[in-house]
Amino acid sequence: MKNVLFIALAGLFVYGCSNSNQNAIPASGQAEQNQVVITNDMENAAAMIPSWINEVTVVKMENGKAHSGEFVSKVDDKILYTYTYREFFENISQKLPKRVVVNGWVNSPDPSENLGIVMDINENNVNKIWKSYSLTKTVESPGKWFEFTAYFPIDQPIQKNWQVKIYGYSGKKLAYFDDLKITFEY
Ligand SMILES: [Ca+2]
Repeated sequence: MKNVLFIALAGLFVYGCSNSNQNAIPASGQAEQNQVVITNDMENAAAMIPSWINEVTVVKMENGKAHSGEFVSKVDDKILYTYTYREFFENISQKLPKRVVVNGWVNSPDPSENLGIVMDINENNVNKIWKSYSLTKTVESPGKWFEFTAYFPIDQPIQKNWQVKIYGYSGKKLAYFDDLKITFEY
């Protein structure tokens, strides 16, 4: 009787594994297709990369080294918003994203309470969704590069002809951003 039970349990175990594997393969494949990833290392802003604005903020790193190459995006008391990704959803994908993930590197000699990364969604420049992810605690010591990953779930309906903007800001205090990676998840 014990043997029969063991075989029956083993059978269930094998069935359970193969079943979960069958589910896992298409699910992970789909996840990879359901992303649009946009990266910018700030090294080619002078070429006026489509979908990016505020090139004026891109400068050669002044204090120490850039995170990559020579160039970073700088904000201070005169220029409040970094090099900005700006695009209509319909130009990014035919689908509408469920979440936007922004990864990058930040450096500030005097981290502001307002230091952060923003996702701003608008319709004809009328704001619809505005979310901010604070980077104040990310910069653990002044003048060094720190990595961040900000998750922005899109938890209300959006339209294809609405526009998304992604940018960093620092409340008029000096900060540098480099190597942005924006992932639209569908
Ligand atoms: Ca760079």
